[in-house]
Amino acid sequence: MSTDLKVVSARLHRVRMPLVHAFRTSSHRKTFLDHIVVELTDASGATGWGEIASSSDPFYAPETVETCWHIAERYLLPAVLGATWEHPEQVSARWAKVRGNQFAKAGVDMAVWVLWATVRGRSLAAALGGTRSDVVAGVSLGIEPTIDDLLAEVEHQVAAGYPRVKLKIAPGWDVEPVRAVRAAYPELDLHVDANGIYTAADLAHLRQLDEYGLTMIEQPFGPRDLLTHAALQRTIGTPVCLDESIETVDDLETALALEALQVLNIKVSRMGGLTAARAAHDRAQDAGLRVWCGGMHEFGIGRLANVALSSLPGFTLPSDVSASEKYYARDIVEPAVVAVRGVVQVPGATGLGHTVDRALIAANTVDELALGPEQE
Ligand code: OSB
Ligand code: MG
Repeated sequence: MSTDLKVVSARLHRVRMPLVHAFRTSSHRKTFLDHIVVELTDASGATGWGEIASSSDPFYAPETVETCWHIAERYLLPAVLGATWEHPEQVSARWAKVRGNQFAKAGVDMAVWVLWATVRGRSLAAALGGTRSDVVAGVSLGIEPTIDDLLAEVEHQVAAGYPRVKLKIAPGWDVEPVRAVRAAYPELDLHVDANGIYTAADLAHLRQLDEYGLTMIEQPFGPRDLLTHAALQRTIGTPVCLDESIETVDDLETALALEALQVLNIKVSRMGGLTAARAAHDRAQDAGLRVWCGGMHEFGIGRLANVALSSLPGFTLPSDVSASEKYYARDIVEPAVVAVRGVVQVPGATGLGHTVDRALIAANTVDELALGPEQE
């Protein structure tokens, strides 16, 4: 009997979910998200779920929901449908000639991994080689209208038990909020994320952040500006963390060669999937970097993939895998992802480990596409 898998039909659901708290970064503000839920079905009727967690606008990464839909429909799903395979890595290899488009690839790759884990009767974490049964979560806080609003938000999250807080910064909202939060919480594990808004002209300004005992400064400069990240790292004690700059393991090699980082934020979406995210983890671990798992305000499916990835041994810093309730009144997985004193359990059950709420997905779907033999 063959152990091969074959996806026989695929469905894309564009799902719209309101955020419980508006989120603002140096590049955009959002009150709801449209993510694309990917549903793959194999010949035995098993389902693999994935999530394309692209922002709507090309301000974090070049992709949008529309480009992801196009790439998935036109290039990725055709590479998956009807092919036989034994391991998820063989599936992503089939679209290797598609350049970039990491978010689109990540959502389809995730669905393939979840299908594989489900059919093999393993948890996603175990399938990936995870070793932890729980992971530590931090929170990422957006730019607030006032410092008092920010302090109230920090207080709320610290009271909820999160042991690490990341603050979004931008010109005009950097040293002052950091000073205020540090004064109120002298011992808090605190870091900042600029989403690439600064330039080399801001080097002296950013060095002022060195006195606040931050765990890291995440992506101060543009994604391609590795040289300025290296220049900052040479002149401050605070570790520099890269996010947007690292879309492939090759990018990581270059950044390592330039000594442009001491910490790596690994996002499943930005790396183009779980296979690539795991490869980045392995390389970062070899290089002695500290690693954590970043997030894109994922719905439950992408969130559980982040939790599974965070169970790998190299993820030693708190990850942006906060509980569902921080983002959504009701999540598309059942039960929702919960954090108890900032700790999230890694599901041990098969596949994603939580049930996907098809009714909630259907109720929030604004566009849908089915692909498979019956549509051809
Ligand atoms: O830079 O990490 C980022 C959200 C959207 C786009 C980029 C980023 C973020 C976050 C939120 O920081 C992380 C999360 O809580 O999912
Ligand atoms: Mg970031």
